[in-house]
Amino acid sequence: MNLQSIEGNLKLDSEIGIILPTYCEAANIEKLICEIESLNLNTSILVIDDSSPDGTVQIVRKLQKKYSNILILERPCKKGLGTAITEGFKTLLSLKHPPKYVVTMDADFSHNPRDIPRLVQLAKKGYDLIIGGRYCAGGRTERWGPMRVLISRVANMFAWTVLGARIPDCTSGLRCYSSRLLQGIVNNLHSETYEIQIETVRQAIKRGFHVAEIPITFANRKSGKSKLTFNEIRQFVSYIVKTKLEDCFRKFCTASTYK
Ligand SMILES: Nc1nc2c(ncn2[C@@H]2O[C@H](COP(=O)(O)OP(=O)(O)O)[C@@H](O)[C@H]2O)c(=O)[nH]1
Ligand SMILES: [Mg+2]
Repeated sequence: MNLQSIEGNLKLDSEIGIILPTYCEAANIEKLICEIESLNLNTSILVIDDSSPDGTVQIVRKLQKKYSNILILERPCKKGLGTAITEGFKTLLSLKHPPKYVVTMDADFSHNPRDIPRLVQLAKKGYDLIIGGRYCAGGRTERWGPMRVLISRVANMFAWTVLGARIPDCTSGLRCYSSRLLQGIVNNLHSETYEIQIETVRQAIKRGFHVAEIPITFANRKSGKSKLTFNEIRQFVSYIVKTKLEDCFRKFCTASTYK
C-alpha cells in the first residue's frame, strides 16, 4: 500500500489517531465512526479490516466519502487482533505527521467513544499509557455473563505474573498511548492475538514509561459475535508461560554470572 499517495487525499495530520481493528463489524462500524466524528476531536481514524466477509470495509469506504480523516488498511485474511493493532501503530507512526496520541478500542461499542477525551486528557498530563479499566474503583462491566467475567479476571491475574505489577485491568482494549511510547516499543511487539494487551503494558513498564488506569463502563456487544475463541485463549496462556519461563531463565543466568 502506498501511504504517501493515500495521505495526499486525506486529512491525516491529527493530534489523535484512533485504531479500530475490525472483523465482521458491519452491524457496528458506521454508528461507531459517526459517534467518534461527532465528538469533534482532532482525530484520524484507522480501520484495519481483515477482509470481513460481512462487508465491513465497504461501509467504511462509503464513510470515507463523507469524512476526510478515515484511513483503511485492508488485509487479505483474518490474522489476529495483535498483528492488526501492531500494524496500526506502524501505519500511524509512518504518516508524514504522526499523531501525538494513539487510541485503540473495540469496534463493537463495548468501549464508549465518549471515554476518549478522558483518556487523552491524562496523556496530555504526561502519562504514556492510559488504560480504560473495568476493575478499578468506579469501573464496571454490563451484560457480561459470569463465565466471561471469570475468564477476564483470571487472564488479568495471569498477566500480573509477567508484568510484576497489579494493574487491575491490563487486558482492557480501550487505551491511549503516547506516540513517544509507541516509537520505543513498536519493533518489539510480536503478539498475534489478544496477548498484545499484555505485551504492550510489559514493554511500557520495562522501559519506565508512566502507566495509568481510569475507570470505564464496559458493555458487552449488542450486535455481532465476539472473536475470542479457545484458540485465542490458548495463545494468550502460552504467551504468559513462555514469557515467565524466559524471565526465570534470564534471572537464573544473571545470578550465575555474579556468583
Ligand atoms: N482486523 C482484525 N480485527 C479483529 C480480529 N479479531 C478481533 N478483531 C476486532 O477486535 C475487536 C475486539 O474483538 P471482540 O470480538 O470484540 O473481542 P471481545 O471484546 O474480547 O469479545 C473487535 O473490534 C473485533 O472486530 C482480527 O483477527 N483481525
Ligand atoms: Mg469486544
